[in-house]
Amino acid sequence: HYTLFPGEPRWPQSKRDLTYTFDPDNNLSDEVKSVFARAFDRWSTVTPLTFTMTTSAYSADINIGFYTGDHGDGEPFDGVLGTLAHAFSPPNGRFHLDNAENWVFAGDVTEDASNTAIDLESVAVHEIGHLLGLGHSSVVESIMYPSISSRTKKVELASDDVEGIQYLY
Ligand code: TQI
Ligand code: ZN
Ligand code: ZN
Repeated sequence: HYTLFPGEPRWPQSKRDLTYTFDPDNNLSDEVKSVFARAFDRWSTVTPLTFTMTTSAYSADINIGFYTGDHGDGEPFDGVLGTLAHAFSPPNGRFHLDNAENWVFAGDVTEDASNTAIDLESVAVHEIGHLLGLGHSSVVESIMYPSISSRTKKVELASDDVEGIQYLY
């Protein structure tokens, strides 16, 4: 079953059209940006929420960036594998990814020979669940289940994820 954060934080009724932005220092390709757009779409199709990319870091609700090691928020990244990314409960909007990972955003992650490849879209869908207020789920098929293996792609919301997000919104 899904869980929520203590106090059930969620984006307020007055903020159902959310904006997101990418750290300009990362110089992300349109292909990488489109992976995040697809991940946001999975949640917007089952909620009244919309997600729009903006280039204004000041006004964005959600700030996405790739960083290595200590990046100034007291939660340093740890290199290949281990922690992959972190995102916080509403209305924080901080979504950081470990730049040291072997991120796969095109092609087939299940064919990676190194056994360290992590599917970017799978992690993005999971972290956006946290950004919207979902904690971890005990349902193995759920996007919010707290385990993912390398060379795995899991991007479809399970009914448990949908029930959780529709309880909040
Ligand atoms: N990052 C953890 C996560 O997102 C950070 C975390 C631990 C966390 N406990 C939390 C965030 C409680 C919010 C609330 O779960 S991670 C997975 C999964 C990670 C883990 O890098 O370990 C995914 C990132 F679920 F597969 F284990 C993405 Cl999909
Ligand atoms: Zn961080
Ligand atoms: Zn998680």
